[in-house]
Amino acid sequence: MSILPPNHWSARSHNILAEQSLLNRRALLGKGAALAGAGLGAATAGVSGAAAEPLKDEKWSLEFGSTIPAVQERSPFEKNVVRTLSNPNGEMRNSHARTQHQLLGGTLTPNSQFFTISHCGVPNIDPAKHKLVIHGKVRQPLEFTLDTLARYPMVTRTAFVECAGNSAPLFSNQPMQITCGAIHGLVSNAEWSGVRLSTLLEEAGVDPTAKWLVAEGADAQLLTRSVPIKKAMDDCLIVLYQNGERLMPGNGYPMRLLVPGYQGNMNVKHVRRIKVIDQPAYTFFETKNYSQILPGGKTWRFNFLMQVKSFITYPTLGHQLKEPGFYNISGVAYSGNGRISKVMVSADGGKSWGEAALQGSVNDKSFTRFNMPWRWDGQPAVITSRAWDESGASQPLRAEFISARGQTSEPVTNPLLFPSQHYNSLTSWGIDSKGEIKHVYA
Ligand SMILES: Nc1nc2c(c(=O)[nH]1)N[C@H]1C(S)=C(S)[C@@H](COP(=O)(O)O)O[C@H]1N2
Ligand SMILES: [Mo]
Repeated sequence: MSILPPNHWSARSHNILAEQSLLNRRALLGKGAALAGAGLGAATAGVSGAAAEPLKDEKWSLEFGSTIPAVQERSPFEKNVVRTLSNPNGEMRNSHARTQHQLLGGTLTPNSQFFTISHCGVPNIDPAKHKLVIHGKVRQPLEFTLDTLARYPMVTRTAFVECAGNSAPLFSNQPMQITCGAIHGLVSNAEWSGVRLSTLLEEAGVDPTAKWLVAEGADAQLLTRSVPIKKAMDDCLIVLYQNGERLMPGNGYPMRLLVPGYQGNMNVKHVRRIKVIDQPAYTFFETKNYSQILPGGKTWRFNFLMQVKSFITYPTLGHQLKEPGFYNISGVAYSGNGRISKVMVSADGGKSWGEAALQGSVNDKSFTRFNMPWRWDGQPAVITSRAWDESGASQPLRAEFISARGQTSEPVTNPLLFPSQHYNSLTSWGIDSKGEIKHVYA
């Protein structure tokens, strides 16, 4: 088996890689012989033996199936793949539904599983009555309906949306024993289709002195956020479709603002007003909520960008390794700066690292799935991932991050209370000799 090149940031790594258990990704890209050479034959992944016996015809192979429904539903066997709710009793307060990434694959979050944060419940908006107005420092105020917007050139792109409070359980001084989705479930990724905000702003004619806009949603909160005009002209969209169908009510039906790579909260759902202004509006959600208080009591004025992050989705807490052998460590990486350039994976708590394979197309400000073949020898292991983006930024190591940003003095018991925001350091999972998985700090 060939050895990965040494990593410039870890002088020790090239000595250890020869012995350690991460398998060179090139081994997996090769032929079957290469797989066998790397110890990746079928037997090592537990698929030999009984699976090769002649197949038995089950009931479903012998009878006519059910009629096809007009709208598809998932297999009833998948009923446990659900978002977890912060407000299951539906009290009149803010509510979160978290994506359980450890139960999903690929890069696009299905609409039924896309996370939702609604500060004031999910409004029931009649699309025929919904209007979007653009006004303020413009030559000509404009008013749009769903029908008039549909006549504009439409674009499609993928993008993640991530709440600034995502991953906040990792600010706890003790690792909380919760799933990957309980930690990182306030980020999801979709293909969005809509009209470029720049197209609409150009039609309205933005006053050259205007530097900001403030967007307002139509739910009872009337959530408002300021967005720099520069960002609005660059890649913001008024989105009408999510993964090919109309937006989900919980994700902004019938139209939302998409601000790729910026704090989730700025992606105003049910958007009904865009007012062009000459300075930020300093609204509740950009001064009180979502302002990061730093150790020492200072805050940043604004901290819009969601920095590079990655997390392993398989195997993680809730999965169980049944026997030693081959496993595919898999996860997602994304960055508000642009594309992911590299993901490194460690199976020994960060002592040595191997470069993961990036799966499929690597899109701007979108989930990229990474894979790292790994042979588990049955001994305790700690798996973790670290991502880099095309701007050169990387996830800070935990010690570095905590010294800059702080952690709680007591263990956090309720993951729904956000002790802090914008966590983008590493997530690690400890595997014991029985193959049981725990959340750990490496
Ligand atoms: N109108 C409106 N827009 C909103 C919100 C809201 O409650 N109302 N929540 C915000 C927050 S806090 C986040 S993180 C994102 C979440 O987007 P999603 O619910 O589509 O995942 O929407 C933002 N936009
Ligand atoms: Mo949020």
